[in-house]
Amino acid sequence: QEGYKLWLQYHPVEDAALKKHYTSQNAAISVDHNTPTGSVIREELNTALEAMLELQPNFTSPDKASLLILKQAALPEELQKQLPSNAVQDEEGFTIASLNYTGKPVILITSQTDAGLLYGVFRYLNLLQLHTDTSQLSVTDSPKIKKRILNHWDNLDRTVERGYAGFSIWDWHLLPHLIKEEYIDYARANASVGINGTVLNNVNASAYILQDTYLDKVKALADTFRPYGIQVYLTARFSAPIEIGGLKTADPLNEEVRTWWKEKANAIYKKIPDFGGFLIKANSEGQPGPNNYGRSHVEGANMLAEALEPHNGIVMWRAFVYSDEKPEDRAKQAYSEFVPFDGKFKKNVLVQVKNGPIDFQPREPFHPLFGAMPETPLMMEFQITQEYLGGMSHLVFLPKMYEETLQEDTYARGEGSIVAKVIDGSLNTKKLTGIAGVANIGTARNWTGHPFAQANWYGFGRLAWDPYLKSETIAREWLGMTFTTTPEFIDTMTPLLLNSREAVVNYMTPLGLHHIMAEGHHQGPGPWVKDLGREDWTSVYYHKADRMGIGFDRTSTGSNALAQYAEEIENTYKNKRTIPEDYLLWFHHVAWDYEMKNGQSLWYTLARKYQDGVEDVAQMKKTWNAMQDYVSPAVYEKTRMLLDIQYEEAQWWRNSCLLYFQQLSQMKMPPFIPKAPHSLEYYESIRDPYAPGIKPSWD
Ligand code: BDP
Repeated sequence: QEGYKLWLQYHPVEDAALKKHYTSQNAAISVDHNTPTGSVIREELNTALEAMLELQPNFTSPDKASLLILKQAALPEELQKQLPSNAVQDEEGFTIASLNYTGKPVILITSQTDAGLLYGVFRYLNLLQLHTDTSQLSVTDSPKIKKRILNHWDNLDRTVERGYAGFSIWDWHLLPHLIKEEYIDYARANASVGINGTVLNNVNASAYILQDTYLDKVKALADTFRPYGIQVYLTARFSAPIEIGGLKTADPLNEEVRTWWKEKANAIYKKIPDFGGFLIKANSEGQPGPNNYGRSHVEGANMLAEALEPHNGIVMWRAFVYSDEKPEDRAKQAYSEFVPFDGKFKKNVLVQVKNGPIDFQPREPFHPLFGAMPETPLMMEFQITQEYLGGMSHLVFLPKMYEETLQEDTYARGEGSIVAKVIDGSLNTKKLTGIAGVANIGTARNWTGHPFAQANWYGFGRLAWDPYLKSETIAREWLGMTFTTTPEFIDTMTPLLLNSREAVVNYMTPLGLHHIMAEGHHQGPGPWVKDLGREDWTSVYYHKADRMGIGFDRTSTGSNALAQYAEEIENTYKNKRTIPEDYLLWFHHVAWDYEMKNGQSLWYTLARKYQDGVEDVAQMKKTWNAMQDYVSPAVYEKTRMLLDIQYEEAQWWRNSCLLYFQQLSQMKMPPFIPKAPHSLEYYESIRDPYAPGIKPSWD
């Protein structure tokens, strides 16, 4: 039950004075509950105030209320006049302010829209959960990004691609009739952080979702989510006109195909008038797409955009493409393919780009497409599920990683052109803006499996709302709402969360290494992986370690992927001396005995990083052991056991990678590396075809 409530725990307020103060402020509430969102608000306030204050608020008229929740259009003049000068301008934004009304102090939550009111109420409850002094409130906030979306990689058979928290929460066979409690609590949780859209199904899509019978099920979910301000989207399998439409082709220039999609869109909107649109993975990893017919991504995307346009729907066209025909460095391909399309997509198309140019690694430089397509709205795609970051068992606080990417400077329009500005549209004045997170949610009792993976869902939502937020702020909020506001706990656990990201980089892929995990499921080390169907699925392709050194030369002497970045970056990164060492082996092939900034050899420093990663996890364990008094026994024990796994796996990573690289470097293991309990052959022989996360087959 505890984990199920996520960050909406609404722990009792124990401080008597604070409780009294909050009680008087919230005893009488005015909210228009004649709208669906209004009743959601009322319900949430009932739940929260009962739990935090043992208070059953009295819902009453504005003149008798101490807390007023009113749309701007309905504000009495007396309140209107007192609004702070920066009060809400944006549709989804809100203002929370301490004002006077009919001779007494009140708190007003106001917005132009129902969704904005709901966001305002959740923020207000967040302030109460964090025991904020609410006597003089003046908070105005609005989302900086328009489309804030979860991407579920959920298959219709309820398996979840790269899912580590059980099966899909969508119970397709009982829909549309059974609306599970989980759907409502899912919507509450999302609305509480401002997520306003959800793509229900996998990017490796099944066409069946577009059949009428399934659309009725989708409609039931859309109806459930609507009062929470959440729009529903679907992935569209490009070959659907063939698979479920009986056509001979899916050529985007074929008239019959175009009509099929238009009719399909009309049918969807008849059921779901506010349907959000389509997400498409095309001509990538075997998925069908316009290239199958000699057409371009633009022709494919624009065909769908045209079908959705009359209904205000959008197309999110993914740039995650790499072809097996081209021998080009995989890191370069999306840029090479998409930059020529800049400005050619229809107005309702967003190009969805992963944060880095390879694939959700523990650390990647930002994707060079950011900043390189000024005429096209680019959407960010982050992965919340931990495909390459320890799956279900490693504690890694991802907002720290998201923040790093969002803050990176593209220099696209001079210094300060950070990725966040590309995404929120401010760099190139874009109105249509978006951000997506690949969800980490499943049927696990606590939604995410690992208790701390909830923080990544929360943090994604917060950054989607405001990509300039500090990960430290997010950590503090989440810890306070989920566990306790006790300062000793928060002050100790915040650094643990913030450091957890660097720890995983160190014990898996330090100094710019990437994609050296075990084959297929990506769980555990596999630097020796070679000879697969495609070269760019192997580890040896990415680390290029040999007797001389290690790393992927992406400078002009190598693949020259570096040239896809702005000159400022290129100039700093092309030189081993000036590139940030975090990216060294991403861009350079470096000799084992190369002298690093610390005066030690690359080999020594690499070993040191692996050891640091392991020691960081040891420290996390220690810190957690002292937290027993602050969290429930169940969460304490579960996290303790998971940290034990993480510690073991961190050592497994260190031992395997160092033994593997040592046979190439032929250098001595530094003295701080303990002797590995097994041989390299042993580590190489570990196979686990059943490890979670293997790509399930889709239909
Ligand atoms: C990779 C995953 C694969 C996804 C693919 C994608 O390994 O399961 O289908 O990305 O994003 O990270 O399409």
